[in-house]
Amino acid sequence: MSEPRTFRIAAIPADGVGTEVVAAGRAVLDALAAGSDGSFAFDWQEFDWGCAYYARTGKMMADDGLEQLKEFDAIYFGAVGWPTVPDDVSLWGLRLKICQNFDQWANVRPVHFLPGVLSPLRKADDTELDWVVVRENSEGEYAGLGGRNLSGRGPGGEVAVQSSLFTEVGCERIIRFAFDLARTRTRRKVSSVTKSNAQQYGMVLWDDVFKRVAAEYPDVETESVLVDAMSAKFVLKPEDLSVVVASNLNADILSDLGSALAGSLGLAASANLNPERRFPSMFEPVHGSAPDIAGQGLANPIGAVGSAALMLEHFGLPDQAARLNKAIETVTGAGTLTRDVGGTATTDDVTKALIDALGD
Ligand code: GGG
Repeated sequence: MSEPRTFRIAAIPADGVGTEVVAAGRAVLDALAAGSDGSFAFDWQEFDWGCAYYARTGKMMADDGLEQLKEFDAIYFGAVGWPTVPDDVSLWGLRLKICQNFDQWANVRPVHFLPGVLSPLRKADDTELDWVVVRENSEGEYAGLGGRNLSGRGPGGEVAVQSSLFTEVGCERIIRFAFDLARTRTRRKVSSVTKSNAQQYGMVLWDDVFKRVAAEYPDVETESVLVDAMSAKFVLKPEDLSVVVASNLNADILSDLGSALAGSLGLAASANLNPERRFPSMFEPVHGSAPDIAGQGLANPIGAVGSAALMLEHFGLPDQAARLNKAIETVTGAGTLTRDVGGTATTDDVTKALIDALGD
């Protein structure tokens, strides 16, 4: 028998429910590998970075953390943020630090209905929801440009500036990524989202690049929609969307809206990709650390397990990814649901049900 293909994965559960859902995802992935007749295996290393690490060291991750992570095939992340650490410090010290240093410029966030999950949009049986939100993940509003105390006037007179960065290269690569993705889908459509009537520099550049790239994909339907109008469209015409591409902040907001419309933020999976594969990509549920329910066994592990399926696709194991996604559908369809989606199952109940469903 040939040697199993072993994927080295860095697990960073980080904060709050992140620890619970990463443990769940690891258990499901290990069960999948155990049933693979030895054709692949996972070699995990867990890192204790996050807000508790910050309390001990004054840092969100080790000084040489990026060097350590470079050695892995992928990063499996939980959630960042805890009330003891300012949110901007925890986010920039860990999640954004990894995304930006590893040039994970494409954040892919699928949104779709799951059997057995009630959605505010499921008014009619024929309402469909099957989108991928493609988020520019390296610049835009999250470029980290700006400053405080610019007036020099001190408290009461303070002035802060927060700038957005839009580069032609950055816009083009994410827009092209969205078009290439659309070509793999039944509905070949890309909706580009900006607020270019009010943000007249960077977002007009984005719109210009979108028009130029769109001309190279005549087989793909396109539209350019302002973000306020797109928020309404998400609710009113969900069946008219397929791939939605937007800047860092706009797509962050829209993908939360999308997953809530699909039933819960707890269901939403995501991949932070470095498409050139020069650095490891990072897979994580869209949700945050949810301090209000952390440690109570209430977290929904589906978003983390769906993210594991995206990781398997990235590893070139589409059949295994499909097995995970089918297990998710079996479990939600059977009504094994956590509280956020109207059920009473615990994180462990759903995890065990997912492992059982892998055998189906
Ligand atoms: N698992 C995702 C997570 O931890 N999100 C926390 C957060 O605040 N993220 C902001 C962002 O997605 O940029």
